[in-house]
This record gives sequence, structure tokens and C-alpha cells, in this order.
Amino acid sequence: LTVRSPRLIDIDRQESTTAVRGDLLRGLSACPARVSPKYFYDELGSSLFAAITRLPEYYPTRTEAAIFARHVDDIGAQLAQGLTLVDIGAGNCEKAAALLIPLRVGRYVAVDISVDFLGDSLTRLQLQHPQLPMLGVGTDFSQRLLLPAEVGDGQRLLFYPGSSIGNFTPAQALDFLRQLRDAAQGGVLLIGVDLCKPVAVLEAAYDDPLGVTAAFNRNLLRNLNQLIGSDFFLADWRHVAFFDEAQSRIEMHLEALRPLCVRWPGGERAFAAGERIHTENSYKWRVDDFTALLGEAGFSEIRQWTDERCWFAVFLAQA
Ligand code: AVJ
Repeated sequence: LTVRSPRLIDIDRQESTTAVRGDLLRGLSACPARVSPKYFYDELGSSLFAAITRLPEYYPTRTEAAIFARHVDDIGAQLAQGLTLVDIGAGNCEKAAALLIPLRVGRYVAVDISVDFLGDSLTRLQLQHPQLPMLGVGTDFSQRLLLPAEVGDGQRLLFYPGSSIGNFTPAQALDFLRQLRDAAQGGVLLIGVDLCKPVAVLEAAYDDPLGVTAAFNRNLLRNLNQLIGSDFFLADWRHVAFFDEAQSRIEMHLEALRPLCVRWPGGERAFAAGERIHTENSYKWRVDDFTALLGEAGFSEIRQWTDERCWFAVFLAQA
């Protein structure tokens, strides 16, 4: 038996490494220093994130999966069959894999910044669904979501699970939802959103005792060394994660353990002991506020499902 290998297109291949370099150097030179969370996801970073989703403290992935498992028939009843499922930030494609059959998906398109990781994930998934047309799209959608014509003209179900929307500030989230609405071309959006909950639960999820989240955060420095030729020494940096009530977000930082200087070809940056690099925000929403945001972005017929603790919500909305 031969199974076709899924087609892969890499949209940003030509997007010069100089753009990435410029972006990173600007952030590293800023005060306070910052690096976009999109740089977490090199191959090892993507694997570390997959490990995070299996941690007992990291509730979002399993809570969302339980919501889907429990309500998939109800969700499917709202949808036509044969839709093109467009998985934004597909990663290991695990979340969508569980929905392909129950939602009677006709075509699967996986979009992710990490195209190498995507290729492996899709090849595995194609073995389980030999008949399902699949396409992988490598693109950095964090600035601008543009889907190539190869996605096809089937009715679209845009899938943005895992509360990745949480990386955006509310203003950025509104802008991104509008882009999702355009990309849906009159179809629907299925999106997972992490909700406000006791601070101790949140902070444990982002600072686990096994240290996987710390490794995920510090791996960013390895990736930076690769990308810009810097000389970050990982043992000099510690993982910091806390909930900021005022902004309703988890912040992750890397904190210098001693005064140090990081060098790269053409530049350097000194850090005082305790100085931080801001690496991620993960906003936590209230159901009513996110419903309002979807409405503001132009979505209608908004439905929502949650777990019994109301820790996570899945929204379905008409584009
Ligand atoms: C992939 C952005 C949803 O914010 O929970 C997990 C990333 N960072 N642990 C999140 C993450 C640290 C994750 N998102």
C-alpha cells in the first residue's frame, strides 16, 4: 500500500533571514528587551511545547480536548459536511486529528510557522486518513494571515485552538480575528480560548515543577544563537512566569542571573543581574468579553461550550 505524501508549500521561504534578524535585533536592543513567542517554535521548541501539553499542571490542552470530546456532535450538528478544515498553528496536528471524522471534514489544510515539524506531523496523519486530501502551508501568520489559493474554494472551517489567541493583546486579537474572518470567506471559525481562573492554577501551568516550561522558555536562547549567531549562555538565565491581574495575562520572561554581555556579529547587549527579556504574554479571557470581541470583529451566530470548572471555552461563530 502506498500512501500519498501530503503536499507542502512554504510561503515565507523567500522572506529574507534579514527580516527575522532585524526583528530579533530590534527586540533584543529594546528596553526592556523582548523576543516574539513565535521564535519558541524551532523543532526542539515544538517538541517541548508538545511535552508541556502533557504536563498535569498544564490544563488548557486537555480541558479543550475534553470539551471537544463531549460536544463534538453538537458542534458538528451546526456545520455542513465536507468542509475544508484550515488548522491555524497546527503543530503536531493532534487537535484537528480528533475532529476529522466526527466533523466529516472533506479536506485538511495545516498552517504553521514550523514547516519541518509540519511535514512530519502531516505524513503521520495521512497514514491514518489515506483518502483525505491534505495540504501543509508554512507561513508566519502572526503578522498577517494570508492563505494561498491552493487551500481551494471549498467551504472553510477555520480552526484556531489551544488559546493561541492568548498571545495577542486585546487590540491585536481583534485585528487577528478580523483577518480570520476574511480568510474564512463566509465560512465559520472554531476557536479555543483560555479563561480567567485562580492565580495559583495559572502560575503552576506556566512554571511546572518538572521544568519543562522553563526548558521551553530557555530553548528560545538556543534558537536565537542559531538565528542571529549570538552567544547566549543558557545557564546564565532563569525562567520567570507570573500572572498580571491588571492585564489579565501570564507573562513569561528570561532573567539574567548575573551581569553579562551577549554578543552577536555586528552588535552586543549588556544585561544587569535581574534584568529580563520578555518572551511571552498569555491572556486569559472572560466568556462575555471574548463574545463581545468576536462580535466586534464581525462574527455572528456565536455559540460557546465550556468545561464544568469554566476554565476554557470553545467558540463557534459565523464569519
Ligand atoms: C501556545 C500560546 C497557547 O500560552 O499557553 C505554554 C504557549 N507558553 N506554556 C500558552 C505556552 C508556555 C501556549 N500557547
